[in-house]
Amino acid sequence: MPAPSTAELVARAKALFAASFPGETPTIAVAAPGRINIIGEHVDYSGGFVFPMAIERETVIVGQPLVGGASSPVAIVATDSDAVSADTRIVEFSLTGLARGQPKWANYVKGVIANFNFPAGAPVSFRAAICSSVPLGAGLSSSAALEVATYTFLEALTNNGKARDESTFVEKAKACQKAEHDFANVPCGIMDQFISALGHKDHALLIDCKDNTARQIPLTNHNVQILVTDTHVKHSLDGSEYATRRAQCETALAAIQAQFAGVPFLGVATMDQLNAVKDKIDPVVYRRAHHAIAECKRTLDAADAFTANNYELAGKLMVESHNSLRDDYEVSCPELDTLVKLAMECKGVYGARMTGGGFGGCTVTLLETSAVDSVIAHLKQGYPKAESFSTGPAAGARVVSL
Ligand code: GAF
Repeated sequence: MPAPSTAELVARAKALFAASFPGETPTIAVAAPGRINIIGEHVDYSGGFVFPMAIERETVIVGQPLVGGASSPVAIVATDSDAVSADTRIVEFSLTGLARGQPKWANYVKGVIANFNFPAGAPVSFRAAICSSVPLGAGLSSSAALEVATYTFLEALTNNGKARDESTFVEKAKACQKAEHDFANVPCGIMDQFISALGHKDHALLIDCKDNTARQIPLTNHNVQILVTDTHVKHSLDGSEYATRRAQCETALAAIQAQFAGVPFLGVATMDQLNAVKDKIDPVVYRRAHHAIAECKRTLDAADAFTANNYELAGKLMVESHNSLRDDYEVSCPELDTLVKLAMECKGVYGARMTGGGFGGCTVTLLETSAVDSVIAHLKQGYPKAESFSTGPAAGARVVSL
């Protein structure tokens, strides 16, 4: 099924708004995309390099300021998500003293409000309706899309309908990341919020997470595509496993720092430095750090390979990344491994790997456009639950037409 266009999502959100708030009309519409990561996995929280792109699946919010009424400012927010039980699809909450609670989906909205730097005179009460084409729980950052869309909505609400200047994107990504930490209890890095805020159409983004600088890398060769394939599995250990991986990277970094001055992040450490402390750390911690250090180099090499249209090399690096995530970082799962193996059996495929946090979710396959249909069929034959779509690099968060 092709994804709905932004205009179609806005129309759906307007219909939801009209049904939820009879007689009212939205004055603001914003959109923010989900993402895939092409390469550079589990290194953002280690100050490493990541190479994500925004996808043609996004979250739209339409709304209006709410004037008068309650003495303390409030938000009334509606969603039409099937994943939310019908009786919790509209929530009202105070904009002051925000705390995590039920329903869970509203925590992403609350978390962003709590971390939004309201200009003097604000906060302002509002009504909003949310619709999304980002699959939930598929590792495509539906949560970052909701956070960044919420932030962009608040920008427009408090800035005469306009988003803030793009130069403020790091502040935006950090506020949304903090929302995820504090209100969803996920100790994520900054990649997902960063790309949702700063994605550009036809570009992937090389982000240097040690200082949050980024370079847009054009991906405009229409003979080559990225296919996203959902395993439709999500293993339940991911929350605690994610935090464990972070802690293991910090342990490795501490060992390196004890021996070498001037290594602020694991992502800037060298393999020689890691090998010099190998005897002082647990073998599992060593393997985690080995992945992180090798992955940063692969990511820089892959960004160069894409720039040079060298898809053979880019694909080879993607497969190496997957193998390292499977064997050293241990965040893959049999279903992801199966999809990667099946993809690599096909003619016209350059490379494939898991994308995002792992333990389920999606793979990404770099392939020739002419091979898309046959590869989708092969994946489906070998793994019947597979559901695929191809996507070009999409635009990041923005105010859109109503
Ligand atoms: C999740 C996190 F949210 C990101 O910050 C990143 O660490 C990713 O997993 C793994 O690369 O999407």
